Amino acid sequence: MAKGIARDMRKGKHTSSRRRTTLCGDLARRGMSDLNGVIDFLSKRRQLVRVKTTVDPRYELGAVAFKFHGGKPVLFESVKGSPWAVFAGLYWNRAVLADLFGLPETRLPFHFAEAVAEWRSAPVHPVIVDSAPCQEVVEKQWDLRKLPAPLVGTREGGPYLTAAVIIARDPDTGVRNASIMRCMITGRDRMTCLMDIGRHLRDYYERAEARGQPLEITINNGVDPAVHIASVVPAVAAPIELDELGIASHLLGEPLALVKAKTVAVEAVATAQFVLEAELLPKLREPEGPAAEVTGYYAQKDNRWVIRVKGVTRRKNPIWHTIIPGREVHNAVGLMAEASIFRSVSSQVPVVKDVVLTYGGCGFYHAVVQIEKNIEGMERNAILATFAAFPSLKQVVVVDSDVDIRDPQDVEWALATRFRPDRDILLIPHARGHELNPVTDAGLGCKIGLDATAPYPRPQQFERFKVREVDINDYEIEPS
Ligand SMILES: Cc1cc2nc3c(=O)[nH]c(=O)nc-3n(C[C@H](O)[C@H](O)[C@H](O)COP(=O)(O)O)c2cc1C
Ligand SMILES: [Mn+2]
Repeated sequence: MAKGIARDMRKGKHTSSRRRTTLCGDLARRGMSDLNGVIDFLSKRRQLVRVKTTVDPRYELGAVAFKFHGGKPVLFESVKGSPWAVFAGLYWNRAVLADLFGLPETRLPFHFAEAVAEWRSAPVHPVIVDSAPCQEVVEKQWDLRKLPAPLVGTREGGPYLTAAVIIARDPDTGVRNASIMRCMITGRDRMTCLMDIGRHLRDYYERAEARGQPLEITINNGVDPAVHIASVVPAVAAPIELDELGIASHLLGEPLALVKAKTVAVEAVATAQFVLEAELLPKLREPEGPAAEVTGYYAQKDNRWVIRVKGVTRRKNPIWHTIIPGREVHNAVGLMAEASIFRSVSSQVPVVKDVVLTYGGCGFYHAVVQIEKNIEGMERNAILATFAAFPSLKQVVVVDSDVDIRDPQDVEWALATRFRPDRDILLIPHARGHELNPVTDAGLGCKIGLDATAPYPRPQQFERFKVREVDINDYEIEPS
């Protein structure tokens, strides 16, 4: 773990009068309880690209967005066929995201983990408000095909909602669930979507379907980062019996506001830009895909779940939010997983200092683990513990504490100078990985651990040269 983490722990800042509850986040106080606040913040910090030229949401918007991939978020102010702006790239740069949360970058995963931990011990539940910005306009006539949802990949099957948070209620217990599922617009009031095995939403749906009933949902587009993060917390951290929307309260620093939908018995996010009130239809599957996936490939077209939209509400001047497949999704997955992997691995292998999931590994296939070696063999234990903590992983590289695990070239240096292929490879054949990875047989594949640590005790030839610490501000330097 980075040195600053323990020091940065900011606990107990907010207390309620009735009961002591801690809320580690302060997004609301800093004006970011909705997307407008986020965009204003980015603009003030000069962290926003504004595209003024009119772009076509069909293939052009995504192509232009990719020119800024990994950099500043982009606001498309003029979108063909739409009176509304489109916002993309909020999650593709960790430094920007860290600034949003007012934290150092290395602290971000731990902040999210802390919010989850607080919520598990003393949850601050959402509150239901009577009127909400997301219902400023109740649309009488609408057509989903007129929304500025972009087509990004040139072979995609239709315009996709990629940033929408789906809220549903457990058909048996009434507990709320929130998750992001890609939805492809297929008609005026119709979409198809993907629900992977193990998703809570799918569990709810299957129980409703078994009774021949639809599952009512709200599809919330244009939400604040607290709601997004709450909705992608993995099921192990946010079990099915708990309302994970409470996690957003802990990141906001105040209870999340929800509002009752007009046509379905489910709540919507009060500050959302758009709410599609809808139901997942039972016993029906229609074509969905191809879709540009997190893996960098197309997800194949297949018959999948069907959504019928019953009503649309929105803000007066809404902004359409979209997540571009790539680093945005890698970060959404990676940031949530890193802290939980770190917690789990470091409890078993205390020499582990830090963990990252790399962009090249799609945010969930490749991990780099840093250890402070104090005995031979711990590096292999670290590899095993890391695989156990996150089953999607295919590759784990272990390095020493003198290697910067966020710099791929430094990791390669460790592989080049400390790793011996005849001795330092650990192969785990026929193990379960991630079914989306096309190189696996439907998720079954081989995992590889690479030990790029120097021997312990460290022989002199493995001592990395150091230079003295200097402060560059002490020097008069003429820019060239
Ligand atoms: C941009 C983005 C798109 C996603 N799309 C899907 C999807 O299409 N299907 C799916 O099953 N999970 C998808 N996920 C992952 C789920 O949202 C995530 O695993 C969530 O925690 C599931 O919640 P649940 O188990 O409470 O339903 C996506 C995540 C992100 C960040
Ligand atoms: Mn859930």
